[in-house]
Amino acid sequence: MIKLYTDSSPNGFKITIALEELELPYELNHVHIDKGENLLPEFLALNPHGRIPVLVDSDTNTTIFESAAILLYLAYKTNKLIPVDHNARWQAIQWLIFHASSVGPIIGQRVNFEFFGSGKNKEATERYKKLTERAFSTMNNHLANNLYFGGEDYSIADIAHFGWTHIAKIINFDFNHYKYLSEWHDRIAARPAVQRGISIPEPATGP
Ligand SMILES: N[C@@H](CCC(=O)N[C@@H](CS)C(=O)NCC(=O)O)C(=O)O
Repeated sequence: MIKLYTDSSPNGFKITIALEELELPYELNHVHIDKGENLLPEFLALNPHGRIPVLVDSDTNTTIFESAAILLYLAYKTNKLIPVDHNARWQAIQWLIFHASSVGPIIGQRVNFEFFGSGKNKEATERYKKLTERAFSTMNNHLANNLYFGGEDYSIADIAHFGWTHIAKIINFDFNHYKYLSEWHDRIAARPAVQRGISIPEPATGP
């Protein structure tokens, strides 16, 4: 049995989307970050860094944190949401790691300075805006020649990127001028499992 510890947030949506796509049964544990539940000793025992998402799989006695690691875990557990072809599989893993290191944290910092911040730190605001644009541009160029991040197959790399492009759209970090990125986003957003994933747990972030 899988237990998911999550909140209504970009990194959490990656895992609710994946679980909905895979149609795996799971128990949802809503960790209310706004109430500090992620810093309680029982949660820190699951993730010492105090962040969601965390997945516990009692079938394999596995507890795992970091959304990219959880996505890989689910893909390897089911042999789904990851390309079969060797090169395409590594493309997908590469774009998943690119997301985890060079996109998610950058958009996260931009949200921090531009959306939640006082607006006074102009240097940081500009820096993260520029880095977000650069990430969007890199993603757009890749998607100009690929339907999905791993090539022809929808994969965990798409789910990871979507967790944050979903939030970027809601808070008007506009990427409409990136044609291929926009089209890719709309393609992913249209998937029923994605629509379910971004509504869990309620009340969900976004429209
Ligand atoms: N690199 C981590 C980031 C996880 C993360 O930052 N989660 C946020 C919610 S989206 C969180 O738990 N924040 C709690 C806090 O900042 O105290 C991952 O991809 O899982």
